[in-house]
Amino acid sequence: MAEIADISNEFIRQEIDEFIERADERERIISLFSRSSPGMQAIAAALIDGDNELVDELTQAALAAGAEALEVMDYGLIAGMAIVGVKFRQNFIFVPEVLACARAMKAGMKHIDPILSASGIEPLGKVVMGTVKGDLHDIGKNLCIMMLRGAGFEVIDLGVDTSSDAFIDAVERHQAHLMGMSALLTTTMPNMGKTIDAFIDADLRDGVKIMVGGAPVTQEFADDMGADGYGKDALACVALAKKLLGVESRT
Ligand code: B12
Repeated sequence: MAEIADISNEFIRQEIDEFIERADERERIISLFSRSSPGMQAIAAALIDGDNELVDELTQAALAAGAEALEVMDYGLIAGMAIVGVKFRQNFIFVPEVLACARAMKAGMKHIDPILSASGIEPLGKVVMGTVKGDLHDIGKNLCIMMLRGAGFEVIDLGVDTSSDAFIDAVERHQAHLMGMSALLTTTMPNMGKTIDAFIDADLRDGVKIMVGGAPVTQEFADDMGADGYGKDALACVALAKKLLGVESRT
């Protein structure tokens, strides 16, 4: 089992010691960081600190030094956000601090987006993506979009707080055969089911595959509300999109 001493970055070690109390979370987070390089740990530390300029700088430097975009995403940015999430839940930090971390995450994503999105090939299919009504979380959705674009899908991004009507309009207007909904709040998860019902009421459900995701969403919940698939992360989102549309990546 990985030990906290296996993590080279002192700030990360202190953050884990001070704020990550639950044994299962400590184990998961220590294991994650013990596998990451000092450069990735520095990106995560800057993100936890809400320092968007430093994240910007370190991400560019890591990519220039040959780090893979996916490594920066998983072991730098998402790993940092894992600690932020626990601190937020336990009320060690509040919305303004989390917003600063989200801004820092976006400063890093700005550099990995062109790499992950550059496929330059004929689109595999059109996907409409949005965060559901009432929900303003878009980091995870945006990561899914980057990965989908990188895999060769054309993605229409509806942003956050997306109504059922906006999903329906976009699917019709763009003749999309796949739609993805993201929700991060237990209070907005039911809006996924409501949107699926709106597609049924509009007699459009048969023409579109619907996938769902977001931290609180589970396979069981997806099945209960009648979605066609659930993905736990951005890689799963791409695999699911290919499966639902019956296509293979040409890259
Ligand atoms: C950043 C953040 C914010 C930022 C959002 C900034 C932004 N632009 O997104 C701000 C500060 C605005 C915010 C606000 C709020 N937040 Co908030 N937030 C978070 C936090 C810390 C991280 C979320 C995140 O970005 N994770 C990183 C990404 C990469 O992960 P992800 O979103 O899960 O996405 C991955 C997968 O889920 C999947 N996926 C995502 N979408 C999709 C879609 C498809 C189709 C597929 C296949 C896969 C998929 O792939 C993604 C990539 O791997 C979480 C804590 C957490 N651990 O989740 C709380 C959290 C979600 N927030 C929470 C709360 C309570 C709020 C507020 C209500 C707080 C308040 N009092 O105002 C508000 C609500 C605002 C609103 N109406 O939406 C709670 C929700 C609790 C609950 N049970 O509902 C959480 C869990 C924190 C907590 N434990 O208390 N938040």
